[in-house]
Amino acid sequence: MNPIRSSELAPPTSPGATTAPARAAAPRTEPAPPHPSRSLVVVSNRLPFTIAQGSGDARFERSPGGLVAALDPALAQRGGVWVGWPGSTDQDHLPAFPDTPAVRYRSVPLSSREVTQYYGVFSNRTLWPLFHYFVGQTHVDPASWAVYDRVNARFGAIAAEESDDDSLVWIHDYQLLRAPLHLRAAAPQRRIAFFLHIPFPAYDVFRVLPWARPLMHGLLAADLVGFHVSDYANHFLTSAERVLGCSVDRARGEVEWDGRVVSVGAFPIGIDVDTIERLSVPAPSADVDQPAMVLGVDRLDYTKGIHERLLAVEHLFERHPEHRRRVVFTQILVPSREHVAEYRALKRQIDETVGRINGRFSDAGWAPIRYQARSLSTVDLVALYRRADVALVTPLRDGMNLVAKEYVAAQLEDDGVVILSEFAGAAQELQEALIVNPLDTQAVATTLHRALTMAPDERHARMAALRDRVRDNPVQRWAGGFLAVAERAAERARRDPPSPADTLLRQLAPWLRERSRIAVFLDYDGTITPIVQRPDLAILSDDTRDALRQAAHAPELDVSIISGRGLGDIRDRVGVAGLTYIGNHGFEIEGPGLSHHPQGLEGYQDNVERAAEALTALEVPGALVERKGATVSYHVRETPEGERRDAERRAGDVIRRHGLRVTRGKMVLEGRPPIAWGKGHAVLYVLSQRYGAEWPSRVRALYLGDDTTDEDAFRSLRGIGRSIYVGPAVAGSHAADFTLPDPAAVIQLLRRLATRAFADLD
Ligand code: GDG
Repeated sequence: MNPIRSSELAPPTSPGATTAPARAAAPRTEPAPPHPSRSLVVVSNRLPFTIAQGSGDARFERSPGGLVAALDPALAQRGGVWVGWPGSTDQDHLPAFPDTPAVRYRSVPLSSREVTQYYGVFSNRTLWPLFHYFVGQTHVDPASWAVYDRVNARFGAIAAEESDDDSLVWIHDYQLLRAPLHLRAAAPQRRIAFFLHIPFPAYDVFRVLPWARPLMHGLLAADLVGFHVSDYANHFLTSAERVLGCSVDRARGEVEWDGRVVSVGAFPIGIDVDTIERLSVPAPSADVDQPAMVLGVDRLDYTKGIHERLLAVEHLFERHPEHRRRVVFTQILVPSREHVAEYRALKRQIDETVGRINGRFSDAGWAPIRYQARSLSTVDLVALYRRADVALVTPLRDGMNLVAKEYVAAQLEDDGVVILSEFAGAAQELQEALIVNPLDTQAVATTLHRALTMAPDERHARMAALRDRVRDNPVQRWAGGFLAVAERAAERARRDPPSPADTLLRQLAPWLRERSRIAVFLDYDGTITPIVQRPDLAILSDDTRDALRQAAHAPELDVSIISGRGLGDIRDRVGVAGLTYIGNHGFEIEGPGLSHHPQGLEGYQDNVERAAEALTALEVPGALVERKGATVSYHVRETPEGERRDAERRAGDVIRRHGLRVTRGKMVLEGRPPIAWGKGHAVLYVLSQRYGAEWPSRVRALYLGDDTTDEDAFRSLRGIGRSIYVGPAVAGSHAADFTLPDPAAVIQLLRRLATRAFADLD
């Protein structure tokens, strides 16, 4: 800590300013870092340096910025690893990383196609615009989503390699929303925290994304999900409730999901106050004849409201000619994402508007707008902060906005005025700034006039209060505070974890209670028995049979077992009376009061038989032909991995050649009669036969399955029933409403349903 002594401070020189004494900064006390022994693994899209191509070999240059300033000491103190992309797709020619004894850097390799799709498209043309409320500018492109998820999986896998269950993994920002889930899948006991640097939008905007559900799955795999301000945290909680149906405790900031408690909170990021104050010590240039300076500093981005800001400046000179020649607006535009078309178009628009306004008002030796499209050294940037009389910070949306805070920190004499957009996260803290709606360019012009003519007393009072706030929350304290809460959240997540079945039951309870009966459809393999090497080894456990008997006797429950196996096989394996059995993917149905075989099946008996013989004749090692009456299955689970693809292709050809339809399950191909009938049809048939066409008003229907063939039923029940995918959340299912991890959780849920455990849940 390096408090500034007043003797080091130069007098203020802003035009018209009365001299306020520079306040010596009181030393700030940092909270003791929690668990300094626990190693830290930071995961971010980019490693904290850029590759500089000088005259000689390439070398790394440290990126400037508050985040690096905060994470470097935390990493150095605890020891750890920073995982990220180094900024080059040429993995073989990277300079040596600037590792130290305590901190290592680990590169995530990306191909140039991946950089384009994951970063250029999905991160910056889908998530970035949508999360900043530019809904119309949001690209929806399934190919880029697939690459985004694949790249996130790579980040997750490398983070898993670099950490252990004693480390804390801190994942950053919108490029990595799926990484927590991939990490959790690889390492279920990891302590994982996530921080989002941009806004989290309102539910109604977030849901626009076709991938809203898998993105929520991604984030909820963390123990702590942090945002800049409470509005974003609340938006996230609402999305957890509305997109996934999670139960949410808003007062505590907790979400139950997948058998874990996820903590959610607001952690407004700060800046590297010490560095800004240190660089602010030199006095700004003291020419009293200089025009007053209004300053804007931004990355070139349509969210930053630069064009609207220029219009506000134009209104100022239009409506207040007295400022002409006396005021200059300086805009620094740091080039950014130049490969994205929207950014190039914005640059053209800004160039034109600056040219037009300067053309309109310039006078001998004076132009109203000075505009530099380049980045500055931090020293030069702070010199500008020192020199500027007004900071004009008017983003249309901004997660936080650090420029506003840096400008405040640089005003060692408590002078200067900040005009700040109400749509920047920073506005929630910097309440003494002049707050504006950046779209109301006339009002921004009026506020600019007010700032330029503000009485010194008001300027000092406002800036002193702002500076106290900014000094109070330096980025190092922010990082320490976040990590401390992350530690507690990871402990919380492990303490009395609710079982996945209980979490799900709580979510379903209000819906279940609205009807007196529940129809439960259970797939067999992988849903009520674990997946095994060969289909004949999938034996039902005594405990599961007992649970099924209990369910069969529960008066409100109506349980069906549904399978791709033949009807006789499935009935023998389960052997519980009073249930409905649906075999051959829905082609055969038998149960109390029900017996159904769809028309036209008999005509295909011969095809199925002959296909089965031809499949056997393929003589693929390890492959197994299962004759199931109306259908035939071809299992390749025991076929050597290298031969599986070829075996599947050949088997598919054989099945098609015999006039049958090919469907795929987990390491199994099915040959079925080409009749439009599947598990989904069978479920709807059972429900409407038993409860009438208006069954949704009489009974609640739940479907649990794990296979691709179950997706058909998930889709059929969408909106009229509820579906549950059984398996690791990372494998996911787009069509199912919920997830349970394994057959044990399914049986637990079944027992809860049989005992009406949902009847009195909140
Ligand atoms: C994201 C969120 C959130 C700018 N020009 C130069 C330069 N900068 C530095 C500033 C400041 C940083 O870049 C910009 O930070 P912002 O907060 O304004 O914006 P984003 O880059 O969009 O950052 C944002 C932030 O993450 C942190 O969570 O606040 O809302 O969008 O530090 O000083 N630095 C140097 N030369 C320049 O020309 N050296």
